[in-house]
Amino acid sequence: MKKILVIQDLSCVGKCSVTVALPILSAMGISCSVLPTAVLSTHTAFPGPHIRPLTEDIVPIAEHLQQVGAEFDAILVGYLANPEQAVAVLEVMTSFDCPVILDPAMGDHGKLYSGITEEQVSAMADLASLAEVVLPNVTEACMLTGMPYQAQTDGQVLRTLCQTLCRMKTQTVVITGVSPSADKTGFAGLQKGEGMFSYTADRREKSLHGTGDMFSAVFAGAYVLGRDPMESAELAANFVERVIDNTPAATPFGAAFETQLPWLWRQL
Ligand code: PXL
Repeated sequence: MKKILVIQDLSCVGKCSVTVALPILSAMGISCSVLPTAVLSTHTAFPGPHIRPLTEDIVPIAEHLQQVGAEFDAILVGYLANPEQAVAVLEVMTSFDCPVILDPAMGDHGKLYSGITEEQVSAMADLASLAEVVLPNVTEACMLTGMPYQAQTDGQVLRTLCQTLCRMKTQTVVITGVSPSADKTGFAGLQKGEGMFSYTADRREKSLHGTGDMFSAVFAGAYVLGRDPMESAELAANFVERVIDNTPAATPFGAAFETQLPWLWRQL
């Protein structure tokens, strides 16, 4: 059985990060261990969440996991509560000998999430250059590279974003939420030595919270099971489309991803 360590927050209500990665990876037949970066009453799209960052606990937890002989086929890194956590996660990444898949969860629709600072953007950029795979949305890709945000991106802009992010250890970049035109959405990626790949589908009206985390969990699962980046991203995109189509309304309480887990299992 493949094993993934997920390093993300635990938001009690709101369906994102660990609370979607755990069920998704379990449904894919992958053992999912978690290293929570923070505990929040809700994600930060709700007003005034209670937040307990676990910054000082990240390295000691990882050290103990190593002492007991825990090993992983990949580490999936997502939302971090502050820039210091990026330094701690860097230490964890280098102490485990496995590929890192980074979803630099920091913002969307051209804006940073509440509580995320510019300092964190540069700390995430350091992490990104050491990850094997980086999965930003368009907003995050622009922030990590210092390019101006554009809601609609053409092929040349996407190529430049991917090439700029494909540096040091990074082998693959997949940019999500890419809109070539107002009625289409999808992803564009670059695999070092293989060139660009892309996918588009009809844009859905609803914009649901947590779908980026669902994308990164499905991608990570498919990737450790041996699918190539394009296949992994396409499965993740198809899962998210089904989740959106099967969620009656967009609320901060999150998307009805649970109903699509049997479909996901059948694809493997
Ligand atoms: O879905 C990204 C995410 C993850 N975790 C927390 C968040 C967000 C986005 O707002 O607030 C705590």
